[in-house]
Amino acid sequence: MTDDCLFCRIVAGEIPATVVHETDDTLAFRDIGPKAPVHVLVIPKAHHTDVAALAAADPALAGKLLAACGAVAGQEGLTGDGYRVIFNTGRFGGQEVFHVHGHVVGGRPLGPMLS
Ligand code: D5M
Repeated sequence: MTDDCLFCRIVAGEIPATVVHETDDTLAFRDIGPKAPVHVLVIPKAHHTDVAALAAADPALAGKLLAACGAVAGQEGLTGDGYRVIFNTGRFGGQEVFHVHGHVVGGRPLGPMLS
């Protein structure tokens, strides 16, 4: 838990979120500003800054995070038509919250990846 981290505070229940999936190690909740019909953020409960830091520090947890992304996609009905999992990393990657999170996005054709 990092006191000044928004997503740690969601894990701690200090900030409300619409939780759609939870395991012992991960939490998934709807993005506050959805960019598609389904837009869920999937995070490890433990604080790691970004996906590279997580993979280096705890590869098993990184695997659990990816499994949770897949579970959310299935639960949200995205596996038939497909979907996207995005880990924005660092400033040029557009990362705004520095607690690693996968964006599970789908429910419509998503178009070109880069913009
Ligand atoms: O994405 C950070 C994402 O976090 C962005 O899509 C908005 C979302 N966000 C910010 N605050 C909240 C709360 N309180 N609930 C749910 N979603 C939130 P990034 O990849 O860092 O740019």
